[in-house]
Amino acid sequence: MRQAGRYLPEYRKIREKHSFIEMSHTPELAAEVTLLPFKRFSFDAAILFSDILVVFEALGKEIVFEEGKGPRVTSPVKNAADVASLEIKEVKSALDYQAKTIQLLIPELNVPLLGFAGAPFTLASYLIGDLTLAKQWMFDDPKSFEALLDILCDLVIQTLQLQIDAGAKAVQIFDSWAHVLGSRQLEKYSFYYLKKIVDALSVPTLIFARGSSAFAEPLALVGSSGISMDWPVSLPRLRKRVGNRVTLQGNLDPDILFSSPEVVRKETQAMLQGMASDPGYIVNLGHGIKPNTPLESVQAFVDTCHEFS
Ligand code: 1CP
Repeated sequence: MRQAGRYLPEYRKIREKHSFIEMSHTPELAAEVTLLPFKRFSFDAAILFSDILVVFEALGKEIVFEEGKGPRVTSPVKNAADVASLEIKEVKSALDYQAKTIQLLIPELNVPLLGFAGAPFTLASYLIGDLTLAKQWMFDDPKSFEALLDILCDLVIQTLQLQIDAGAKAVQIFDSWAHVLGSRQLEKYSFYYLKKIVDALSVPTLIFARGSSAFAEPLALVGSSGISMDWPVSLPRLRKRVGNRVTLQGNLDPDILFSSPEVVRKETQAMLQGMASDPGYIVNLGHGIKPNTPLESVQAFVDTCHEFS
């Protein structure tokens, strides 16, 4: 996650000349940025350079990027009437640049390319523009909130299918705001939609949800190929909780990468040892790599994984 992002000086250099929106919408630039980490590190998979918010353009919404903050929609959805007027435009043309980027990438990569999208609840939070308002709406008027999630779910499926048709070998779905939901709301507004998305697709699916170790058991029942875990949990202990039905991904604390390469090696080895006999385990951080992460630490992390046997 954020594999191609701001910890790389070469990314920051391209960003000085182009806006984030321009970079993600120009296939040549997006492909170049996706490939940047591979010039330095031997990662085992690539992830498309784009963002979870760009799908709103297929609803006729404009996205702007606020420096230092991130992308946001210029006209948030405010009420049931706004939801009733939402319409998914031709995803194929609205997100054509994603398909083109993937087509440019496939011949350049000797590792699988992952596509991705946000999950409906997380997308709804960004489309409403305020998490407290989103939750208030969810409790006060569940009918129109569900209507919004239904539209977003459809949009996500169409987006991921476009990426798969263009050559993505697997997809990751980000429910970054799922951790703000209570257990009953998680079922209704997160897992229900994740399952719909996973069932609609024919490639392996990975789910990332922030705070996932707190609700790993029901998340594992969604039916995705893998689930990504955050770092408060020991993965071997978690394996006992979820059984064998799902691949585990994760879960090094991204802040460990701010320590010395020796500490990174030690912590990474401990994580790998715990999962040595776990089939299909996907080594990863527990969340995205942070800006200013030292490159020596990333190198130590990748080397430790590849040297481990
Ligand atoms: O990993 C990669 O290189 C692939 C590209 C990728 C992915 C998978 C980017 C590029 N963003 C994402 C996912 C994404 N985007 C998520 C889900 C993962 C998570 O929980 O972290 C979310 C919530 C977003 C939204 C977003 N994009 C934010 C958060 C905004 C907020 O207020 O909550 C921010 C800061 C971004 C910007 C962004 N997206 C990607 C990059 C490289 C950047 C930094 C851009 C820059 O400043 O140059």
